[in-house]
Amino acid sequence: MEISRSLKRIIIIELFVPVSLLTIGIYHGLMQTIYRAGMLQQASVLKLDYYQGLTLHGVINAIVLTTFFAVAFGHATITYYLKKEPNLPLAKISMWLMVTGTLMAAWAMLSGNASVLYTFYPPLKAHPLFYLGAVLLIVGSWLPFFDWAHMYTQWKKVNSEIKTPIAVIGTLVNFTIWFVCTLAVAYEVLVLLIPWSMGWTKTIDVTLARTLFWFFGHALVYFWLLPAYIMFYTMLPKLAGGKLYSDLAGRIAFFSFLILSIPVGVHHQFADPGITRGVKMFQGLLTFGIAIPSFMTAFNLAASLEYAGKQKGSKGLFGWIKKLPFFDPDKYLFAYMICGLILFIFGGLTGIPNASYQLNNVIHNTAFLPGHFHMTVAGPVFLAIIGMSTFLIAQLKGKKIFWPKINVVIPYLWMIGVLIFSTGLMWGGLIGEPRRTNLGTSYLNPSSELFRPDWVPTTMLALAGGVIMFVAGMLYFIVFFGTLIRKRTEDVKLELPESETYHIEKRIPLFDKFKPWLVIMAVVLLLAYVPALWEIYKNNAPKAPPFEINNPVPVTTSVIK
Ligand code: HAS
Repeated sequence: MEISRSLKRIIIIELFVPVSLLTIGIYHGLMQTIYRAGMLQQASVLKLDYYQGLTLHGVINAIVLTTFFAVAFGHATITYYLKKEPNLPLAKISMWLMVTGTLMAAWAMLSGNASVLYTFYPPLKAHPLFYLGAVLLIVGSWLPFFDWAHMYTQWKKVNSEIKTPIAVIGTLVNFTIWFVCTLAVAYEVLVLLIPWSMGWTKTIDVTLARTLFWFFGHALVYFWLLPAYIMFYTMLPKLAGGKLYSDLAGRIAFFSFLILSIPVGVHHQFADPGITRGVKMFQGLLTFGIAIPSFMTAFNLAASLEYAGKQKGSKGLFGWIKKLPFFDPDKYLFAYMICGLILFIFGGLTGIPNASYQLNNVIHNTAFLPGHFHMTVAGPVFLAIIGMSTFLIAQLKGKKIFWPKINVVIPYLWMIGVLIFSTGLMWGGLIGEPRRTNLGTSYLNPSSELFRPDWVPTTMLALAGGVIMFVAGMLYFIVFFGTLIRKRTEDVKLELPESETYHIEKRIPLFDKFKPWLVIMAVVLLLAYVPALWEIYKNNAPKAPPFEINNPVPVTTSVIK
């Protein structure tokens, strides 16, 4: 379909800005592996400190890139499936709020005034502009959601008997989760962090702030994941040459995410005092529940791929795998998605032991955790984002892909890098290697009395994986920017690959409307979080003054920068 110049420009800017910043994010990813392997035994490089780099890496890759992409991709899917463009002035305001917020936070991080990591846990204190930047980014991302929800209700009025396209359900589910979970972090930032960072309040309630953060923080990971799931359900079967096995199971999966994505945040706080076993057990059980829609997705997609292979005449139990278009440069999105899915088998499975209250004690705050989450967020999420960003840029600018044969190899290179990198981290984590630590200045420095020779092979493995990921990342930049700046040769358009469904399933109204699911979502949220917040209020610990990351002595308000 054709789209207006304004919408085209908005989507392109929303892809260009985060991908440009990603160059800084990926550089700091490589630096992490170098510091941690003990190849550098110092606290900073090029005047950027270890924790400053880790903050830039986490914030750019996990917050900025994912939020901008979710909005850009949301504009594309809603426009394509509802055959109507969003409100353009609102979309522009949203884009400028997000860009301004990102620049404010980037200044705070680059100037060394916000080395608080992407979780910005107090008592670590950042400059107020870092927090304000985060608020603008979030508010900017809310605006299109309100508009899309309005467009959907208008569309439904005239199409009440037609099934809502699954991409529209997925986008609205995702942004509903996002809107609800960001309310908690907005409270944390506006009521607790900014007044404290400005010096208006002297101390802060750390447990309350962490709980509000994780109310947001775990839902955040599904906000990252669901755009990839939309691609898997609506595009992957088509790209493979088949059909989606069950559309209904896909809808059930999306609505299950709506109910269960938020009320599981306490599984990040199993080690926190102030919250008792009962609440931790309940949210731990709900965490096992949130794995179910992903298990359903695994079977649904595998069946869809098997059908695709069989259509091409495969033989035997697993012969269909050989028939899939793994290295077809014209279907490069398939390669990005299948590599993401292969990584997610391991990323998902390593999430399950994390969710167990007992096993969590073994891996909490160890390198096992970044091992787990690089196979999720740097797996299906990142690969779907970079594959789709190249795809949208090529279509919206009317360009051919630059280096198509390299483009189709990038996801495999990245996947191999992540598998090696995460193996090193998880192995290290299981023998006690801590996360978020500059090991080069201590445990991986042979002249230190803390030296741990048993962590040499694990950190070297992570370094080897990190280098491969870095090379894949550089090739992606060449393909993305090469495509962007080359001469226009094609028509400008927006055409998303659209899968048919294998079964002709009747429309079941329950799985085609939001109200009942929103009610269940609210009930489960109250059951999970009222007791947690009550306990924090009841078991209140002394509040904390502000700290900076490299100093165990609190910052007094008189010297806050
Ligand atoms: Fe997690 C910590 C539990 C999923 C990200 N997680 C994190 C952190 C991040 C993160 C960033 O319970 C660290 C936060 C921090 O900084 O402290 N996680 C889970 C569970 C799941 C899970 C149970 N996580 C994710 C996803 C993420 C993500 C998705 C990002 C996108 N996670 C935890 C827990 C912690 C945690 C604890 C806290 C630990 C602590 O102590 O701090 C589940 O949702 C996973 C379910 C997934 C599956 C996999 C399904 C497989 C599929 C692939 C099929 C493949 C096919 C291909 C079809 C069951 C869908 C076939 C191939 C052919 C070739 C044909």
